[in-house]
Amino acid sequence: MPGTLITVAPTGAETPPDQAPGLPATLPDLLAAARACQAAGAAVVHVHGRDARGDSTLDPELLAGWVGALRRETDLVVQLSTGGHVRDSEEARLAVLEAGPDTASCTMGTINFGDDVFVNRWPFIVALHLRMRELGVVAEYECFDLGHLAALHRLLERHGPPLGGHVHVDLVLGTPGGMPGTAAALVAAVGALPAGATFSATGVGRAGLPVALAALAVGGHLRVGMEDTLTYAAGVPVRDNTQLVARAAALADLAGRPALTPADARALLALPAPAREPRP
Ligand code: KMH
Ligand code: ZN
Repeated sequence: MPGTLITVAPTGAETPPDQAPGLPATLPDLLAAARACQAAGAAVVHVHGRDARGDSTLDPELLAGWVGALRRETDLVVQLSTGGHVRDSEEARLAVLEAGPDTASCTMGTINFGDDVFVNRWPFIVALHLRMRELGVVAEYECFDLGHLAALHRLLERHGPPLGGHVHVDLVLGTPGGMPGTAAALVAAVGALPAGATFSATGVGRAGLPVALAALAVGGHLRVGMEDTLTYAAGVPVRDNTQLVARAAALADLAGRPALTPADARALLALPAPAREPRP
């Protein structure tokens, strides 16, 4: 039985660093978190850039530097967010791909996002999908709702598969405005996946644990991290990302599908050989 791919999403775009001790919002903090999360069982890191003030940024030079540093200092598969922050332009979100990550997120539709709207127009989704293939970046399709899975079927039918040919989806549950964080919603979404696709599941906020347990029960992979969850248990704040990855790895062990290594993850996601210098 295959193991469990664990993705860590350590930072996100929304949480100010002063509101979450342990949130890695600088490059040194991100590298330390990434190393520790790899040791705890993560194979993929989903990255949002932050500027010197700790605000979300899509600055391509900064992102290229962060991708390079993560490659030098870890073996993790490096995924950049093209979702950015709800205020980011389509142009800036598309330019993220120039930073040369291994994979990048491609959100499959628009949703209410708390009090905001996370806009993902169809022509923009198509542009992301095509540009990733041109640049040698493997897409991960983020689906916050069942309609996003219908859009994914349409995308693949009209525009062909992602680079490498394998379809991997991240099902995001529990966002205010998206699918609820329930086992029933997860099972419905899994039933709507394209044939042959694999999936990770992300439970936002208090949905983290039930969604992880349900995902493992139906053969899925896991995404955890402080982008999505700042509360470890009722009334207990998350200490750091490693704590969440370690719990995910323990659950994966209990499910009889231990955490995949970054090399295993590359094979699962049909990624090309790592574009990194060997580390001493
Ligand atoms: N920050 C959200 C608006 C992604 O990384 O691709 C979008 C997001 C999804 O976080
Ligand atoms: Zn993200």
